[in-house]
Amino acid sequence: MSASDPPSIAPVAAQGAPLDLALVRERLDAKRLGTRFHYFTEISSTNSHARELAEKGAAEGEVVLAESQSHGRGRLGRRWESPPLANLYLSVILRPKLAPVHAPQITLMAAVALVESVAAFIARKAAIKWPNDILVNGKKLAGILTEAVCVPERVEYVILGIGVNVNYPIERMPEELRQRATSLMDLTGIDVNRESFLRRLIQDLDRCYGELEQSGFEPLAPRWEAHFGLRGQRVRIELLEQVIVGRARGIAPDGALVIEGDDGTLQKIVAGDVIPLET
Ligand code: BT5
Repeated sequence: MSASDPPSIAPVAAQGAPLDLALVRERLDAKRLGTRFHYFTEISSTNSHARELAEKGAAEGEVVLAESQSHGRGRLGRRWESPPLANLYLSVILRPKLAPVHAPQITLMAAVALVESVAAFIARKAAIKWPNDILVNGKKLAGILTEAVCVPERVEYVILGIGVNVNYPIERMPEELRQRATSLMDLTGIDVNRESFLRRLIQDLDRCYGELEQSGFEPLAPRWEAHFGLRGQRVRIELLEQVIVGRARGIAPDGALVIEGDDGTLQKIVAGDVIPLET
C-alpha cells in the first residue's frame, strides 16, 4: 500500500466471536439430538452437507453447524441470508419412524420447539406462520427448511434445517429484508449468547421430537395452535396450480392447515405459501 492509498479499514459492523461448542455440550440435556456436531466456519449450505452425511450413514441426532453459508437455502430455491458469526445455521439429521405422508409433521414439531425457545429469550410474543416461519411483530426471525428423503413406505431420513437471526443488526441486512426481518438482538437490544440459545433449541427439539415419535403430532397440536399467528385471518394460499382464498382456522390433527372458504367449506392444505390479506 502506498502512502496515498485510502485506509483499508472496511466499513463493516463488528462481528461476534466463533461459537464455543464445548460450552454448548457441557450442560446439554438432550437424549438423541446433538450427539455429534460437524462445525464449519463457512459452508455452502448446512442442509446440503447434512444430506451428504446422511447418505453416508450418519446417525440420527448429528448436527451440522456453520458460522456462515455461501448458498443458504430457503424453500423453493429461495436464498437464506447467512452472514458470518452472528446467527445460527444448523441442520439436524433425523431418522423418524414415519410414513412419508406424515413427514410435514417434522416441520410443525420443529416450529413448536423453535417458537418456545424464542419465547424464553424475548418478552414479546413470537408467532408461527404456517408452515415454517417464526415471526415477531410480523417480521421474520427464523425459518425452517425440512427436506425428507423417502422410500415408498417410509421416511428414510429428514434433514431439519433451521436459521435463526440472533445478533444480526438491521443495518447489516440487505435492503429488501430490513422492513421484513428481525433478530433477537433487534428485539432485546442486547447481544444474545448464541451458545445458550443453541443449547436451549437443541433441548426443545429433542423433547418435541421425542413426543412426536412417541405419540404423534396430536399432543403437540395445542402448543402449535397457541402460537399460531394467523387464526381467523383472511389469507391467500399459493399452490403450484391453484390459488385459494379463505380464513385460516387452525391445523388438522395431521398438521394440515385448515382454510374456510367464503362459501363455508373447509379445505386442508398440506403445502404452500400463505399470504395474509387485509380483510
Ligand atoms: C425459509 O425459507 O424460511 C427456510 C430457511 C431455512 C434456513 C436454514 S439455515 C440452515 C439450513 N441450511 C440451509 O441451507 N437452509 C437452512 P422460505 O420460507 O422460503 O423463506 C425464504 C425467504 O425469507 C427469502 O426469500 C427472504 O425473503 C427471507 N429471508 C432470507 N434470509 C433471511 C434472514 N436471514 N432472515 C429473515 N428472512 C430472511
